[in-house]
Amino acid sequence: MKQTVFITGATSGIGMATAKLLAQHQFRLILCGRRKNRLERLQKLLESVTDVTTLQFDVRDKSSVDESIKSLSKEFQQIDVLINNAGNAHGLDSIQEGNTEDWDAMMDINVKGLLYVSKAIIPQMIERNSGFIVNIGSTAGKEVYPGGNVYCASKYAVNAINKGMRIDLNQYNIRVSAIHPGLVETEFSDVRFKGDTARAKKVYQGYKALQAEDIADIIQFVITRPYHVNIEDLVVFPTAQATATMVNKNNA
Ligand code: NDP
Ligand code: 8X3
Repeated sequence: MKQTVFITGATSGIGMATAKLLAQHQFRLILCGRRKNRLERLQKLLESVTDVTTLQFDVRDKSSVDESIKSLSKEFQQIDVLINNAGNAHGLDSIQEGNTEDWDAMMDINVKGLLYVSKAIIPQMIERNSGFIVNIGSTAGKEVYPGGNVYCASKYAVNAINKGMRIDLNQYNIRVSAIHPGLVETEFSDVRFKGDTARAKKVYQGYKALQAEDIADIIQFVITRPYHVNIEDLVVFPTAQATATMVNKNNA
């Protein structure tokens, strides 16, 4: 039987590339995000290849998360794989100059949103004694960099939640795994720099950054291992990157 995968943040970047790749591999898809037009476009593109449904909600809104998941039609109710991908950085300010709205957004989306979605889906996995949760963390959850402060804190939290989930869900035979990418060329920096596209572009100039498809490929590999195999923590940099702040731009 085809497995059903629930992807948050499917309207862009890593989530969208993952949806496209998993469709080719015959997974059934539940695609989530706030931008309805993008969800509709993606559904239209993929529904000739596999079964697709969409849910439009903001991960920060607990009741909307719950109601959306409850509203799934019968054929999409069993969720075999949850990919907690929705998230972003907001700003790159020093702690002393940080904007509290940015801090709220990062903690509410990257941490609390991930928890709300997981809480709504974990009970059915426990009931079936089976399931897979893939949390998209970041190398920012492994190493703090200048101006990264609260974004890094949110991804350190994802790292801790990932470990906590694995411990608590171990007795229920549920796989829990985290993938931590370094620099990936998506809409991430457009969001971080609030539409300053020139500044966003610069982040990925002078070297070959990871592409969303590279992470999709890894996600597909991770979720297609035999059930007794759990890749629990995977860190991936572009070759040009050695640390959060060391990127070789002399080889391009
Ligand atoms: P994008 O900005 O391209 O995609 C972010 C996705 O998250 C969008 O689909 C967006 O959808 C969704 N999202 C954001 N806020 C919310 C919200 N409040 N409610 C629901 N969905 C939301 O970035 P990436 O693809 O790069 O990011 C995906 C994940 O990967 C994030 O968790 C990010 O932290 C992580 N990551 C990214 C790296 C990078 O360098 N790009 C590196 C390491 C990790 P919509 O706006 O439609 O709601
Ligand atoms: C995104 C990677 O280095 O911009 O999580 O924080 S970084």
